[in-house]
Amino acid sequence: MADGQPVADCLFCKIVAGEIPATVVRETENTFAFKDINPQAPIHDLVVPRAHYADAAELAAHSPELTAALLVEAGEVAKAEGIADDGYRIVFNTGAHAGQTVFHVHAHVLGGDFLAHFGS
Ligand code: DGP
Repeated sequence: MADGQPVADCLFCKIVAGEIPATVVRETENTFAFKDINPQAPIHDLVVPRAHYADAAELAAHSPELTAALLVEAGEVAKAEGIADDGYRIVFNTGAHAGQTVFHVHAHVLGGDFLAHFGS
């Protein structure tokens, strides 16, 4: 049962704790935003809750308030990065088939140029 407690072998728990360095973009009481190490767009940040939940569905099931805070913070990150007016993409990869590789929920915030269109 997920309870948000830190997980010892979780990469993003270690980044939040300052045990692994990252380029910090913004911090709030409940969230932490940092540069993706392998950017897929001119701006590519990750926004995570400090609490550990594996993916977006688990986070939403356990804390609608923190889910909302994460989305609000993704918007604040976009503003801070100067991409809010032109537009940006928020992505939650969820599970292996979606390409999720780090199982601490994270919002990708991508922008800074026209992004490849996805879907119809
Ligand atoms: P996902 O594939 O949705 O689980 O995204 C994980 C992202 O995490 C991926 O875009 C690369 C990024 N990443 C992996 N390891 C590190 C790291 O050590 N530092 C930072 N800043 N980003 C990382």
